[in-house]
Amino acid sequence: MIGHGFMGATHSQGWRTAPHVFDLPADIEMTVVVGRNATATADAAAKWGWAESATDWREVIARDDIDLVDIVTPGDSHAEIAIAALEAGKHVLCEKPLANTVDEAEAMADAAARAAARGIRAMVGFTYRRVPAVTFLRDLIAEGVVGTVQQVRAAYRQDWLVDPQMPLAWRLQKEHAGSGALGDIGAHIIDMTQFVTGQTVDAVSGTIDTIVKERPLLGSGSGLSGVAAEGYGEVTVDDVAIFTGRLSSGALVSFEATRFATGRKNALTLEVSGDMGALAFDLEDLNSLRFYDRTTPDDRQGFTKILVTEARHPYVAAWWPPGHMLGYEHGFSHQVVDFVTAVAEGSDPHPSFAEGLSVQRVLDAVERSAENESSWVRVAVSVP
Ligand code: SOE
Repeated sequence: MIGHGFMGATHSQGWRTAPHVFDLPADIEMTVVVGRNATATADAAAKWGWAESATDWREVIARDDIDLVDIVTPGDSHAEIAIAALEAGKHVLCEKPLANTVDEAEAMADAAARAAARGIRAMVGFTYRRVPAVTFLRDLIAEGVVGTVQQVRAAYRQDWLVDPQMPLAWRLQKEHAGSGALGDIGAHIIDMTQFVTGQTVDAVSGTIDTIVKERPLLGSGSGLSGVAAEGYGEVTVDDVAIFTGRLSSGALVSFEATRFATGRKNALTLEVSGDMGALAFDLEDLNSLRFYDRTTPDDRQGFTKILVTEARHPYVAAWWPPGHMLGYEHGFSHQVVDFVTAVAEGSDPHPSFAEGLSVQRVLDAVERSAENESSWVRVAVSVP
């Protein structure tokens, strides 16, 4: 695993736990974690269960005892590491968003296509697809329970930047993060919308805004738990992105990605409205879905809550007896299960790098629309 920040912790949990809960078709050995700071990386290895730590990712991907590379670094190094690892014949799991730019994402998707011809697999970590309720929502839509999808509402709202003293972490710097709320959390709702509807976002019109333009420099810590130092620096990414998308079917989607929704901590909500019914998901209540069935008599209609905690629901049977809840971290185990299964079976994992590229193109189109007074921008060749 390359990187050991917040996502390093979540991915490690997935690698450590999945083999103890699921019957995997391969053995997992958590061989080595890589980071720039030797002491911090050694601490991460000890805490999360990696056998070794190292500081040079190039040396590590050249090793014969490494089969798979998990990339959890900031977006500015995804392309270089992923392409090198694929060329070295390693399977690659890369954290979202796939890259910081469309050019990088294209190069990564090309490298993944070349590697696939040699039996090497690549997948992007859009982990929320693997929340059982989200996978089940996708299955219900595919089954036709909402009929024809006519409209989607997708929002991902956090509030960790409302405090103007929150320091200038890498997530607020374009050269490291690519974009702000748009790429960090907007990418999740673009992917989720494409995943559950089976359609692509083909055009967008949007606006982005940076509310706090300067922040204290980062002293210690990182990301969401940074501590400020002396001095200020410029925020070079968006804080809020609000955009409309047109799906391949012609249906409209309203998207909202923000780190300024005061009081909203991790509020990813998705509502899919069809001519026969509607389905709604809320990450802050992630063991359930809301289902509205238009075919029931009108004196009995209303959203009902479906608890997605039964053995028949995706991923659930391996965990606890029916009725017992799962949390944020379980998606990272499900991601390991799906990726390792695809690698062992020789099948194509999803979301593929091509799907990651399609999200990247939507992100880029939103920025171009925002630069051009929210004019509609077509998304170049999307790959489902
Ligand atoms: C920060 O906004 C963040 O950690 C995202 O980067 C993750 O993808 C999401 O799971 C939670 O929020």
